[in-house]
Formats: sequence, C-alpha cells, structure tokens
Amino acid sequence: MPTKILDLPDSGFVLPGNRACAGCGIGIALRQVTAALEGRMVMTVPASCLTVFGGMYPISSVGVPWVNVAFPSTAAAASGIAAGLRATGRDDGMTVLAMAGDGGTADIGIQALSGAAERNEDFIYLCYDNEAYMNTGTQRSGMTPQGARTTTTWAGKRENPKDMPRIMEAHGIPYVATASAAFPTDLFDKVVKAKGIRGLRYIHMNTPCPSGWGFDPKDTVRLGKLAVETGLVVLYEVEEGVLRLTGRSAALARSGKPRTPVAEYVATQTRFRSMAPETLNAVQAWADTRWEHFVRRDAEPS
Ligand SMILES: Cc1ncc(C[n+]2csc(CCOP(=O)(O)OP(=O)(O)O)c2C)c(N)n1
Ligand code: SF4
Ligand SMILES: [Mg+2]
Repeated sequence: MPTKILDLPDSGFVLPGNRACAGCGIGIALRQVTAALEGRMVMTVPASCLTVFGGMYPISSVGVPWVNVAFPSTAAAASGIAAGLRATGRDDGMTVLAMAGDGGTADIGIQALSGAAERNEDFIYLCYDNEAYMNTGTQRSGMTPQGARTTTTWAGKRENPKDMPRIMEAHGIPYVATASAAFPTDLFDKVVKAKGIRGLRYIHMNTPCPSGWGFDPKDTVRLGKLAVETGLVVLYEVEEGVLRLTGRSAALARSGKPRTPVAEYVATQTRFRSMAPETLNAVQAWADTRWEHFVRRDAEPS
C-alpha cells in the first residue's frame, strides 16, 4: 500500500534552520529521504546548493554523517565508503547515499557514476534536478529544458535535456526511479524500496527552484505538481527491466484525461519569458512523444 501523507514519519534529521533560499525544493525532499532511510546512512555530496543546505563545518542543518567530495567524484566516494563499511562489518542496515545536483550528475559526475553502475556498486544515487547549475548563479546544464533562459543561454536553451534515468537504466542496474519533491509520499516509498535492494539504485528527482526558475517561493509544490500534470516530469520506477508508472502519473494515464498543456507551466516562470511559439510547440511535442513512450511501456506485461 502506498504511504499516505499523514503517515509520513517526522524525520527529525533535517534540523531547523539552513542556508537554502526560501521555498527551496531540496528541503522538502531531504526530509523524506532521511526519514525513509531512518537516518542510518552516510551521504556523499559534491559542490551544489545541497552543500549550502548542509552548511559549513562545524555547523550543519542535517543530522546524518555527510562527506563533501570533489565535484566529479560523488559516485566514486560512495563506492569507497560502501566498500569500507562492508570491510569493517558496519554495513548492516546502513545505506550509502550519493546525492548530487543535475550538473554534478548528468555532466560533471557522469563518468564515475557510469563506472559505479557498470560495477553495480552498493549504494543509492539520488540526483536532485533543479535543471541548471544553481549554486553558481544559474548556468545551463545538460538537464536544462529547451527554451529556458540561464546566464549562459540568454535567448533560451536550444536543446532538450538528457534523459538521465534512461541512461542509467541502460546500465542494467537493479532499480531506477523518477520522483518529485512535490510528491513526498511517492518519493518516500521509492527510497524505502531502494533501501531494501542491493546494488546500484538510481533515483532522479525533480526539485523546483524559485530563485533559478523565477517564481514565488510559496508555489514550489504547485509548480512541481504542474510539471507532472503536463508530462514534462513522469513518475515511474523500473525493476528488472519492467517500467511502471507511479503516483500521479499512473493516475493521469489511467484517467484518460488530457494532460495540462506545457504552455500553462511555462507561463508560471520567468526563465521561460518570451518563449518563441515554435520553441513551445517543440517542447510540447517532446513531452507528448515521451509520455506516449512511458504509457506504452507501463502497459507491457511483466
Ligand atoms: C571542479 C569544480 N568546478 C566548478 C565548481 C563550481 N561549482 C560549485 S557548485 C556548482 C553548480 C552545481 O550545479 P548542480 O550540480 O546542478 O547543483 P545545484 O547548484 O544546481 O544545486 C559549480 C559549477 C566547483 N566547486 N568545482
Ligand atoms: S538556488 Fe534554487 S536550489 Fe539553490 S538553494 Fe536556492 S532555491 Fe534551492
Ligand atoms: Mg542543478
């Protein structure tokens, strides 16, 4: 049975006060992730807004062991820590969590992550995707959506984002899932499931960013939900090569109702201001094709 919102445990591992912007999606997500792992975890974190969230030594807003690592080495450090816990007999019930941004995952950290996936190392890798290099002032990443303005794409990015979850799936690892900070129960259940699996588990999580996307901090959850309603973000999990839609995406597919037009989502954020109609059409077509792909896979027999 999926967890209900009122049944989510109060983690207590994300402490009051942190250095993130008001409304940052990272905080909502980190509560669920640390609660799902019951705090029995070691984190590896590269330079990012997450590092800022954690705070500067000796002060931290997160009550779990946390290692700040060099940008490209998040997955390599997690591999080493997992091996160290095993070698010293301290791996029982412990989870190593590598958690990095989209730039640190899809661009800078991809080779260490790919190597760890190929070796099927024993940790969870969670990419929180705020769709740009936010900590350094919003530069484009390989995950920035087409049409989004960043400080390095003044007229709007021309390319669609990489499909990181499908890249990770191609490695044949035991568990791949997508999630959203706006759907905490779906995220919680996926982390609980991932905890019980050995080998490399990859979770790709959409994390709205008021400062970089240009929206009011009170709308973080509303926008995260809207992204799922449009099909720009699709919630699913893949086990043993079988893909199943989850949560709101599964309900949307089964309802047969039309998805919210991408135009409605785009209109909520200043990063998409003055988006050309042909770019909007291209993004809508991209979302439609992907949605049909996932709905088709969801219907395949296991
Ligand atoms: C080797 C290296 N290159 C560049 C930087 C500068 N830097 C720090 S955080 C950051 C952005 C990271 O982007 P992302 O991984 O998407 O995380 P976010 O900041 O968006 O949370 C960059 C480029 C660095 N710290 N180290
Ligand atoms: S820039 Fe975005 S991701 Fe970074 S702390 Fe602020 S709201 Fe969070
Ligand atoms: Mg980012």
